Amino acid sequence: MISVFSKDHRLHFGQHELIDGRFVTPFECPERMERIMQRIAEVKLGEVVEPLEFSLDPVARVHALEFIEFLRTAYSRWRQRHGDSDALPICWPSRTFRQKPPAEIDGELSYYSFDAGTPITAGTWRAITVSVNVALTGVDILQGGQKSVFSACRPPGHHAASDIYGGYSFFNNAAVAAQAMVDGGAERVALLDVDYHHGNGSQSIFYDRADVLYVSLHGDPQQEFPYFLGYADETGTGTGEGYNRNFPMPWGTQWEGYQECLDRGLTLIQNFSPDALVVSLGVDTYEKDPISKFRLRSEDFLKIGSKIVQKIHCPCLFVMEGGYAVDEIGINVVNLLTGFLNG
Ligand code: Q9C
Ligand code: ZN
Repeated sequence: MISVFSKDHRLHFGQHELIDGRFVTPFECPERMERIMQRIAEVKLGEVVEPLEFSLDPVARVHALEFIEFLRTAYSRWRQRHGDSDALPICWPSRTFRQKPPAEIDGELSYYSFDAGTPITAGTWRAITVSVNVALTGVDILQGGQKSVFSACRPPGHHAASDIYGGYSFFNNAAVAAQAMVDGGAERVALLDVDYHHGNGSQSIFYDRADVLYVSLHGDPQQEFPYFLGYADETGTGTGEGYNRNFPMPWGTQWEGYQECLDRGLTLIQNFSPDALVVSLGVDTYEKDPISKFRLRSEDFLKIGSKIVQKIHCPCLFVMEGGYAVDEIGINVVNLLTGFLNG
């Protein structure tokens, strides 16, 4: 399997995130990607290629122009006000507030974000544009006839909506890739999200559409981040009704419970008969993940990969999302990809 990777992901490295009442070094750190690429080299998974440079047009198919412009300029505007600390919001337009973008950078961070865990740093803009290029290059390679590609995206993307960032996500790499597939002629694209967290951004981007089916397996929003989306009764709207399917599972879920939902999700995708599949590949479902509460073991990721390939036969783009158990992240990601390759 070809992998797409750029070392420019390192340019995004926050100093702090706010979690559990503490300011800590971000779990979403550059070392995650280094470990994944080390493992890919170790097992000789396949060729590793650099991303191509794309314009922002494919990003603008998914994200609002004012949001793109906000992200492009946010850090320098923050720096003028506060010096070279990470840009982090501290207040949000909750119920009873107006949803009107303020003029100053502090208020704008609040308007466009939904958590205090997603710092914007000096290198964030470069890293997020490269990350989306890594995904788009994967689409390009699939269009060239490959059966599967791994896009080593960092930062991740599935929490980012059209004009909202958060959950370590800025641009929604998987959604931009899925849209590029549609724009490239695919009639139906399925997006399977196996990250531990619900992909609220991906869901909302495609919620009213029947050409992109979103299927997500994740921690129950009654217990787990992002708390306010990801319930089973969110099934799409308008012409998109029936094309969004959520499988929330409780804390402590192990392979036995997980695989039942995976089988049901894959059957839905099979019945949709997609021209292409995008997998939002998070391995934060792992038992030792420091911020998550499922109990999958490393060998279970092999089984996820093989279940996907046994049921779905179209070209498949794997887009990296979460996974924070740094010591095992490479093993777990490559296990999933290997399971797919070996059937
Ligand atoms: N106590 C991804 O995996 N913090 N994002 C949760 C819960 C944010 C995860 C705190 C987790 C974001 C791509
Ligand atoms: Zn996650």
